[in-house]
Amino acid sequence: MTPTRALIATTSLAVLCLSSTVCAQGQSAAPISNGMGTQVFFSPSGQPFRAPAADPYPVAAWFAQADTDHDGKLSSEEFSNDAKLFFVKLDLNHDGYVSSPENTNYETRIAPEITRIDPRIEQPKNHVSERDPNMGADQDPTHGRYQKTIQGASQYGLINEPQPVRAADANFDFRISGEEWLNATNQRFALLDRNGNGFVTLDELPKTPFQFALEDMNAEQAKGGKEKKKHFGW
Ligand SMILES: [Ca+2]
Ligand SMILES: [Ca+2]
Ligand SMILES: [Ca+2]
Repeated sequence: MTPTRALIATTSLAVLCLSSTVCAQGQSAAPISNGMGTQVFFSPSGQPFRAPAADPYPVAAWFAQADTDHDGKLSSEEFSNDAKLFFVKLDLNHDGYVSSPENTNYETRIAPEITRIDPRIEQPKNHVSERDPNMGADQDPTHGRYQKTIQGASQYGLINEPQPVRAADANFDFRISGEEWLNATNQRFALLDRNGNGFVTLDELPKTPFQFALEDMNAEQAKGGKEKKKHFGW
């Protein structure tokens, strides 16, 4: 284990055990098979998809789920319908809001990977989250919401958004309304529809940091662990 990896592994434990609830539920109530080889993907809404190493990377499983008319393209309607279905899963008491306890349920039971730093993913050398100096404050369409450190859902996602559920809480009242969810969903669609034609296709999607890590691991194995190149989707 390299010093960097050891450090990340230690950090991972620290993050995991920040709260005893997370520790208890992460290890007993919600065991996940996130060992070497299990592939993880988080949809833009934060829904996790997991697959064995031999299967296709599960971005394809999410895409197939959302592409309800099976034409190989996600329309903004299909994209937002998929996000709405996930909102219904998050809203356990069906009151139209994702509350703090429901968000905790998301972090501990639905997507426990979100509280961990995956040691398989190499972090960028510059951990500091800072605004692009070439971009004016009013030009950043994300208003600083997307950080450059790869953590939480960003490790497995198409957008650098570490906690996609909490990030949708635009008015910071600790609950996410349907309207806030729809607004966040529309912003996510706009980010992913890079050619602006109103559809998102599978080949238009960026690779996730986890996908790059898998490729690096495979290349390393092929080369006998020689040199490694890093690339990130943002
Ligand atoms: Ca479609
Ligand atoms: Ca609720
Ligand atoms: Ca809110």
